[in-house]
Amino acid sequence: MNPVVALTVAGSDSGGGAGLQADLHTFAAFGVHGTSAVTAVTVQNTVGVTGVHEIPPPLVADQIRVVVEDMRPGAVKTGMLASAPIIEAIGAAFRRHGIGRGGSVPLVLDPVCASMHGDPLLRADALSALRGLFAAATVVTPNLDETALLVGTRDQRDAARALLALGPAYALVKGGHGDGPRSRDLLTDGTTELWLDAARIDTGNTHGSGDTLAAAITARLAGGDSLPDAVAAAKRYVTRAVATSYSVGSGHGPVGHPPASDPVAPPGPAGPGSEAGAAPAAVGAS
Ligand code: PXL
Repeated sequence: MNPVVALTVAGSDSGGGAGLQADLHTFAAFGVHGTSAVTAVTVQNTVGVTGVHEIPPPLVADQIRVVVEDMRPGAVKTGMLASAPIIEAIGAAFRRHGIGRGGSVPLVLDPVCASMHGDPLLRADALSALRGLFAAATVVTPNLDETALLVGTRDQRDAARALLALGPAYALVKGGHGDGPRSRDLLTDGTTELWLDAARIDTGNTHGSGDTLAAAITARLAGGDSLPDAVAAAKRYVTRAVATSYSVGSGHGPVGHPPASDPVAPPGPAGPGSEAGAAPAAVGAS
């Protein structure tokens, strides 16, 4: 069987709640084979981040290269990117391998700037490099703290407009870091607007929720969903992830990763990616 494959380009959270660990849990919950290109290792538990070690940019690019050449991910996600040189190496790798707009592999760009404790996960001088990567994205998925940093506003409509001017196909401006009884996210391509609405769940254990949402979008895109369908499925999933969050350690606990109620179908004769999946066998047999 050739499973659907997704790639996350992200940082490691040693506490296991966020970062590439949350992404891989999410891919698995959707039945998608998860691969990873590590950008940075954080020294982290549920209380906070006490250290960051950045991976050399050529090594980040090489991880992307070997995965893409061998395993054909159906979609790619980025999370913590740490520094401008790492972002530039990733951008070049994406162009080389047809990832993002202009290529054939959709790209979900979660513009991670800080942890929920406010610990920085992106160097201050890397903001403009991060903005420069937006033009490659199928969708960017900032929270309101990130829109304040990236485009100078916490108004969801204004933020979406400013984000789209940077070139992604869609902006998903999350409302989770706002207040009020509902968590409302705005998805727009500049022409149509879709508000995704869920009850705000009263818990401090939301570590990894943003990563989980973006990873769920990536998993569904890898399975062949349209972007709006992928986002709607991901919003349903992250709502269940927050509802099944739990306490571990003395700080903020992680969201749960229950099996997805709408997992990605593996490519069969008529399934998504079946042609790509069949190609290596056909080559080997001839
Ligand atoms: O949730 C954003 C995030 C992404 N990546 C890493 C993180 C965090 C939050 O703490 O640690 C590695």
